[in-house]
Amino acid sequence: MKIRSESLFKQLKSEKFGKSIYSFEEVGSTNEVAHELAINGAPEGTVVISDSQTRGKGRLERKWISPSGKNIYISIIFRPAIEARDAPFLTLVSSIALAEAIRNEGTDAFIKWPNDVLIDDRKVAGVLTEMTEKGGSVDFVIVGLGVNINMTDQDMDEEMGEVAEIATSLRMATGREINRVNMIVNLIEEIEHWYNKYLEKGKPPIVKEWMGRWGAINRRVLAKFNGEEIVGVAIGINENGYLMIKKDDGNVERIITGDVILV
Ligand code: BT5
Repeated sequence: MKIRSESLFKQLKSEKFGKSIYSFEEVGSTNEVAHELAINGAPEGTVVISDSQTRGKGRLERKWISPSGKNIYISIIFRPAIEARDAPFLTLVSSIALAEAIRNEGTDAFIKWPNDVLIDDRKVAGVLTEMTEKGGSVDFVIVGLGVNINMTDQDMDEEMGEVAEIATSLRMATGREINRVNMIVNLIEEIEHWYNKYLEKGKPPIVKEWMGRWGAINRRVLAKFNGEEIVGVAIGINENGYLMIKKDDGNVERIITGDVILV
């Protein structure tokens, strides 16, 4: 069932984010709807939500499984005055906000570089950041968040195929039904908070906060990127959000984007 914008407006205490909310029963992808709105001048903080998606997107042409009635699919327009190469930083900002919003529901959540949020090593949420630039600077960024909320074990088996083996939901983790309206409000407020912190204080405090919520710090990982694979100890992310892996030969490799698993 479509989530009513009015029920969100009633609770939202944010200043800029969520002042304008477009809510749908079904769309292809909330990121695509937000992109259209941004091209037509929608302001920063505009939010798009949908009860379901027919073409939910992950990174690298992957799919985000988006059944109706149970989860959250939300995209937010950002218009930061930053250089285009800094746009991926919004993934870090949003992942912290997402992990906090989940923790506010009473369960521990950890970030998996670059864009996943995990509970008990299972994926509960993912972030997709898409930037449109204008002359080397950011014109706008769409941050899309998919969060599994009320799916049960059985729903996962029915809807997700083999993804069920690596996924979880907030309900599965907490053992209780979660109110999606409350969770969306919580998420929008956390996003505004962490984004403001980034704009006011810059990257270092965000990097520090991010690392405190990272599940892989000092753990041995296998990283896959650009068709390459390396194994080493995940020692942190740098100022640009690049993952730093210390290889067995002592050299530190910096990875801009890729996939990482614990080994
Ligand atoms: C992501 O990509 O994790 C980013 C997902 C962003 C989804 C949101 S929903 C609102 C907005 N509108 C969109 O169209 N997208 C955004 P990636 O790291 O590439 O992970 C994709 C992988 O996660 C898939 O290949 C599956 O293995 C797994 N996956 C797919 N659906 C899932 C789900 N519902 N829960 C957990 N894992 C899932």
